[in-house]
Amino acid sequence: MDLFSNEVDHNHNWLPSDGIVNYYGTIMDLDEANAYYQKLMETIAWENDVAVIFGKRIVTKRKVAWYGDQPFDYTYSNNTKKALPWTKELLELKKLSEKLTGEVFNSCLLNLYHSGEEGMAWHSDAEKELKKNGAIASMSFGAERKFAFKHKQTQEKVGLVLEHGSLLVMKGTTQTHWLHRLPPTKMIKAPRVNLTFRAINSH
Ligand SMILES: O=C(O)CCC(=O)C(=O)O
Ligand SMILES: [Mn+2]
Repeated sequence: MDLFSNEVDHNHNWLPSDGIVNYYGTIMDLDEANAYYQKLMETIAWENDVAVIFGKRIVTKRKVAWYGDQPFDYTYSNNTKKALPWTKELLELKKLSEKLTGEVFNSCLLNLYHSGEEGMAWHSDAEKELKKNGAIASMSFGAERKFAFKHKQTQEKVGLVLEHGSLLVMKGTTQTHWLHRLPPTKMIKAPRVNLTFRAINSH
């Protein structure tokens, strides 16, 4: 028997073509997931995200944080952040994601959604700082939320639910051919924390 017997086949590719998305289901027991959720809420340097869209400065309700091996600069939506040094829990989770996926990560973007009313619009993670076709490992804690992919050419959609204490991996050409989003919903009142471990090019 599998330790957590969550009956998820992590080798299954959720995308029909042009990329690879593997979902590992829950990768820790409930007590451990609860403890990480609490610690991340308390110890991460959460800040409101500032984006410049069509020349307008927009402050999002969602909070973000950026951590890494080195003080990497990361620019997205015309906003640059400098990576903070790993916390104990982030380093543990980075190592766990590397062990399970066989990939290597050097940074992590964190998002805190206070309720279902906060989400993230369609985008792909293909910023110039990111390793081309590098894997991205996404860990979720707190409220269960839907996550969706949309093919850039065919508009084909794929959806799945990201559980508390779960791991999802996007790799291969996923970011080139697919957008993803976290749809907002009025049905969910509880917060959710998401960690995306990434590989930034270090020069
Ligand atoms: O919250 C999520 O599950 C996804 C976050 C995301 O797509 C990102 O940080 O680029
Ligand atoms: Mn993303």
